[in-house]
Amino acid sequence: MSWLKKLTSGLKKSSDAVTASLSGISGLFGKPKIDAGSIEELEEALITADLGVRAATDIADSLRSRKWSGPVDADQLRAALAESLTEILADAEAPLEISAARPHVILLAGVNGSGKTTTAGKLAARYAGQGKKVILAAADTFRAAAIEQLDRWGARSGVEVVAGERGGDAAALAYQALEKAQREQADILIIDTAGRLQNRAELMEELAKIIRVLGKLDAEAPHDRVLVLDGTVGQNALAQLRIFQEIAGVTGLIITKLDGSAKGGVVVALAREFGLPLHLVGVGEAAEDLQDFNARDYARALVGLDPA
Ligand SMILES: Nc1nc2c(ncn2[C@@H]2O[C@H](COP(=O)(O)OP(=O)(O)O)[C@@H](O)[C@H]2O)c(=O)[nH]1
Ligand SMILES: [Mg+2]
Repeated sequence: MSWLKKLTSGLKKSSDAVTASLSGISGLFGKPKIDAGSIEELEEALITADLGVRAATDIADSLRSRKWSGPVDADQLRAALAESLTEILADAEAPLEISAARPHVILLAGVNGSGKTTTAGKLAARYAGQGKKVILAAADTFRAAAIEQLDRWGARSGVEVVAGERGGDAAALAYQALEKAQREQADILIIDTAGRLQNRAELMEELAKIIRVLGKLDAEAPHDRVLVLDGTVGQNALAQLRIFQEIAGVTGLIITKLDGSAKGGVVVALAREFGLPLHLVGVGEAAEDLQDFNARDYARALVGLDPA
């Protein structure tokens, strides 16, 4: 299946949530103009579909000022929504760029289960496939399973994994990995971390320490501090982002598990409320299921329009 088909079918539940909420609105269709009451209802429906208040207001405003060519039908409304959504999402469209620094260091943060280790593996596979020398660092030293999981990803794409003892110091491990990556002139170092949000103080300390020690070897490192968010958690993603912004100074986002999520609308809320670069989205567990975020494709998939 092509990436676009995967995105569209993956977002089916989300697009159902967005469009089902519209079909119940009386007075939406069949007239040459959408009445004010229906636009307000539509605004509510978009908020319910996880798009957030700001984005819903933007969309309502743009629909209010829109000139329709004839009686409004469902397809026209879908197309109009996709256009508004594309505009909102366009600001967030920003691929992960590898700077001139060698190594370019990418730190992945996020709560347990958000998809950090999988994403680290997928990114390693992508860059290794482009002929880059990549090193993975297993700085989630908390769980033995996380180290094994990263090892498997590394083995699959021929990428070396720097790992230590379970329970070891995560910052020391990250430091060792950067030292090694510098010594071996690696292009990219990807650092996987732990995400015990239930112990916020400890997590904060650990992440801050990792960032601090990396800075001793390269003042600019980590060049990317990427928050990995689970696309099925809906509005909770916004709360997670606020916390991690405070802890680690997030520079960009990756949103996973959008396949099968009913809450893909949250991507719009994240883009509109935070204005952070959304680098990549994940729609499955295979390496090729992580792709650069594209505003127009996402907008169309979210309203159930075929990729085009
Ligand atoms: N369906 C789906 N599953 C994913 C995706 N990304 C990660 N996962 C799965 O989510 C689970 C948690 O991922 P993991 O990388 O271990 O999360 P971590 O705790 O943040 O390191 C694993 O079973 C992954 O295979 C995705 O884009 N789609
Ligand atoms: Mg992990």
